[in-house]
Order: sequence, then C-alpha cells, then structure tokens
Amino acid sequence: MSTPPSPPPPLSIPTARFVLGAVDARQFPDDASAEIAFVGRSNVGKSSLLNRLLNQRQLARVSRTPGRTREINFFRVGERWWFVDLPGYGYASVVQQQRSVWDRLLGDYFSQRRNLRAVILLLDPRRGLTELDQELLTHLDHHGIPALPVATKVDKMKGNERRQALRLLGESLPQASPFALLPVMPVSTLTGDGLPQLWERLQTLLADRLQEE
Ligand SMILES: Nc1nc2c(ncn2[C@@H]2O[C@H](COP(=O)(O)OP(=O)(O)OP(=O)(O)O)[C@@H](O)[C@H]2O)c(=O)[nH]1
Ligand SMILES: [Mg+2]
Repeated sequence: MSTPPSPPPPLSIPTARFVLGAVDARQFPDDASAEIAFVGRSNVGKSSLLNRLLNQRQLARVSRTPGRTREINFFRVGERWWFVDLPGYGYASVVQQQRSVWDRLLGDYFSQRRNLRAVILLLDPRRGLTELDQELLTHLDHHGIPALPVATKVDKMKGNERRQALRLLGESLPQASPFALLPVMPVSTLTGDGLPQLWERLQTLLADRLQEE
C-alpha cells in the first residue's frame, strides 16, 4: 500500500504552546516530530522572531538584557512540530564556566536531535558574520545540519545601506558553510517584513522530508 500524501501546510498561523525549558539533554522531549531551531548571538532577536512567527507576544521571553535565555526552550507548534529557542552566544559577561555549560548543552542538542530539519541562524547584518557565528556553522556542518541564515532587525537600516549590508552578509556565507540554505532571508519583527516568506520556507523545510518518509 502506498503512503498517503502529506497534508497541505496550514494556511493560518498554527497554535503554539511552551512545553519545557531544558538545562540538560535528558530533558529533551522524546518525540520525533519535525523540528526547527532558532540560534544566533545573544540579543539578535531569536525570541522576538519566534513570537512574531507564532503570533503570540509572550510565548518566548524577550528581554532588553542580553543573555537572558539560558535554557533550551521547546514549543509545540500546530501539535505536529517542535520550534526550539536556543540560548544565545557571544554575550561578553557570560563567564567561562557558563560558556562550557552552553557548549555542552548545545553540542548534545545538535548531536542528538535526529528530527532536526534545519537551524535558523539569525544574523545581524549591521555586524556581519562574526567569529562565533562561523564556529556555529562549523558545528552544524559537522553534524550535517542545514542552516537557514536570516538577517534580523532590517528595519534599522534603509535603502542602500540595507542592500549593501545584506549583500556583504550573503557573500560571506557560501565559503562559511556548505550546508547554508541560501539566499539570506531579511526579516524585521518590528515591521513584519519578510515573515510570510520565512513561513513559506519553514513549511517547505518541515514538509519536504515528510513526503520522503
Ligand atoms: N528594531 C528591531 N528590534 C528588534 C527586532 N527583533 C528583536 N528586536 C529587539 O532586540 C532585543 C533582543 O530581542 P530578543 O528576541 O530577546 O533576542 P534573543 O536573540 O532572543 O536574545 P537572547 O535570548 O538573550 O539570546 C529586544 O529588545 C527586541 O525588542 C527587530 O526586528 N527590529
Ligand atoms: Mg531569547
């Protein structure tokens, strides 16, 4: 008997709920639903993007204090996917001891989540690709995890400045990662720019492999 075709992606924003915050790999949900993770420097806008995509202001905690999200937060989306908010990296006051906890937790996450379809790598185009972003891409490549680069806070730049920053960011990526899913997608959670396009891309990433299974 042939497998029935996957259902079409939902047209409206699916409902989402917070399930758990893991500080240890043993707490990761034991469930093989398709998963997408959001990663990037501290303060780059991961939690804001998650909230905007899921249309719930307070789902993931947004803060003016960088380095706030310290655990791995799992959100159940449409009762069929996991969206995961990963702790940010690169915040200066994070002491070495915390950094090694971060490294271990993230290392466990990337090596254990077989259901992970892609990692949304948030990048601030005003800063470009930083050393820590490169390190993360190397990590993802090592595990064969596709990275979808998203340029955040594009409302902070206009016209030529924005175009140039996005071009430079795009050019810095192909050499940085063979698994980068280009082109870079510009978004703003403030204006909503780029969000429908990102949703479309996410649905393709989540659905593609469903059809292969
Ligand atoms: N102008 C503008 N500000 C944004 C945008 N996205 C996020 N911010 C602001 O950036 C700050 C950090 O946002 P968060 O979503 O908490 O960032 P994060 O990456 O989750 O940070 P950590 O959890 O510390 O790693 C907040 O003050 C947000 O309001 C955007 O698209 N445009
Ligand atoms: Mg956060």
